[in-house]
Amino acid sequence: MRIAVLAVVIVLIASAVVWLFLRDDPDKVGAVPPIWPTPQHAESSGADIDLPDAVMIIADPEADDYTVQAAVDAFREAGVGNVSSLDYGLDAPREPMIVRLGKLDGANVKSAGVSLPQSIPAEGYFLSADKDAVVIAGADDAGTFYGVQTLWQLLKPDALPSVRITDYPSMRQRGVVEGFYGPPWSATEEMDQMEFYGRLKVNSFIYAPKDDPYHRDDWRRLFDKSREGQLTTLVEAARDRHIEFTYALAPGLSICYTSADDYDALTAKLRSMYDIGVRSFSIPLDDVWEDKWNCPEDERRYGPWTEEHLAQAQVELLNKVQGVFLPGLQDVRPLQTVPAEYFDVKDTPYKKAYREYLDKRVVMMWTGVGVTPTSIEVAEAADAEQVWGRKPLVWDNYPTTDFDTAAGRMLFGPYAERKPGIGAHLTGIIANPMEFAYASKPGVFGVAGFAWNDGAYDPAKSTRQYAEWLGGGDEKVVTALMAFFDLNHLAPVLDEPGQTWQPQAPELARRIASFREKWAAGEHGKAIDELTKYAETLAQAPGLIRTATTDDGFAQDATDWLDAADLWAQALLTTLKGLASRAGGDDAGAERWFAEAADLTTRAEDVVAPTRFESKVKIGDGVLDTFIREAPALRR
Ligand code: LTM
Repeated sequence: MRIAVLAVVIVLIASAVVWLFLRDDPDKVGAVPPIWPTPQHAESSGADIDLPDAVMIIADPEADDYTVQAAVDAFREAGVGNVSSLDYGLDAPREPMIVRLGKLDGANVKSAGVSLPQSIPAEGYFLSADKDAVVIAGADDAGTFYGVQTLWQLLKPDALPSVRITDYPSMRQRGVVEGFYGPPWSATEEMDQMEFYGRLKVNSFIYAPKDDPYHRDDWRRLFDKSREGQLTTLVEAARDRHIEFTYALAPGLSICYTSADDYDALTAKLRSMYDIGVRSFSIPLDDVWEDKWNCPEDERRYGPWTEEHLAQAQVELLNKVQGVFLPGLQDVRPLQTVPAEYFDVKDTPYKKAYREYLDKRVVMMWTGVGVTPTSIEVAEAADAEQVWGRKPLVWDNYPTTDFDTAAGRMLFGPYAERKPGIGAHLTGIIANPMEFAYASKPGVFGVAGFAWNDGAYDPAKSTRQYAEWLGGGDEKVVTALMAFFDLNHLAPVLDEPGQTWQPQAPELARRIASFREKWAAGEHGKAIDELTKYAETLAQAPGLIRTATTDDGFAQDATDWLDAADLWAQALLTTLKGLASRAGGDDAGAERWFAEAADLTTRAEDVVAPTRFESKVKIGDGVLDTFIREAPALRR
């Protein structure tokens, strides 16, 4: 008896020791590895499972092929040599690992013998992996697809962590609007974006490139066959990944609202997009204030041009498209629009007309307070819901750089200052990115993370996670990317020169402040050594980013910014050599280094970016340039 008690005590102590050893350590058994976007509920259910040589995926017969293939590819990428798939109901060979994939309420996943949640919200999924069974159960087809995306992240070379995850999005619409001024993305870039969005559980893409003549200036013209072919492929790629492709047509600059011909031209264009598979449409009416009608018939019908009369004309058009045109098509989503007053919550006759007369089904976009809002507060979202008489869809002008105060910049600061809880008053968030498709990914990554799970979203973590993905897990490359992102952290405000809503280079600024403190305290050597280490990281960053990331497009987009970073880093290293000479009492030597640094600075400042503004590249400005300029005045 005594021996039995002793054995129990020993087992208890051993378990406690194991628990203490394992907790909070992601490398040990018992922790769920980071997943983006952060799942709503995730827990470990044991040790990692060693992947066998053969895996059989048993899918619901109705499961979509793309999702099943994505699961097959995920296991192959993790090193499993023999991966096959089979419809549920057929005779399955007994492979060492069976993965059941399908709807939560289907017989297939139920037959796994795993305890399943009763229900999951739309687009949600349940994923369970342990040594006896792997199950991915979606609330719907999108949910199953998202479960497979999580599986793809979890799979490591030859191992799968044991987990139980129940996950679903906080917001209904999560995505991107190609809605900036400047050169539209190429067909290749757009296809690459679809692949990226699928990984991020993004479900909306609005095609609305301002400078595509077919979108605004020449909106009546039907696409030529070649572009129509590209769009057909894009729409299919979106559908495969459960991304709602919204085709936006912006007639506001020239439409005659009362013209039957214009209505016919508008609906014929939308119809042509329906015919290639589009099932969601938008008629954006932003940036059309001209204080005049486009035809005398509109004046006769609505009276002299006023904002209120414009709203009446627009609402009539939108109601007719929503109420007459769309019902003639099958399986279409409600119409979307962007009103002309999209940037505030002030009640006006224009907004009142929309609130009172616009068909309640029409989804309206709103940018937050300000075209590039410094934050979006819960109270503002609530006000927007009230003033428009419906939950708006946020058109977030981040990370776009198509405005004057962003000239010469790339925006790599994290998506931030959108407050958790705003989703209660919104249908979702759609990001408007940069004309640079690949370089927009860090920003879009953040938007997708926030819209999926706003409560768990952490801006700093989001940037790091994207850097880890882009750096392929190589710590050196990740460090390089983080240093480069830091130099491009500033977020400007449209039409407000000097105002920012994300500071420039906060990490470098912190290190320079520490340098100054140590220098002032006479610790010159320490100050120089510490900052030199970081300057060396900056100097190595462009080379690593050009050659060692997982996405070549990123370095191509950022090429001028990398060239500038190269020169700035050399200027900083040279400045630090000057300071070392000064600390050693060699003032003449110091002056020579400072002159060389000034030369490098001039070259760095002269790098021009080929954006719509052809502006000089700005990176680390106000931090790096200031330090280099002020350093020669530092005395021993
Ligand atoms: O923001 C909206 C709704 N419309 C335009 C965008 O197309 C443009 O990209 C941004 C930033 O310049 N500003 C707008 O007003």
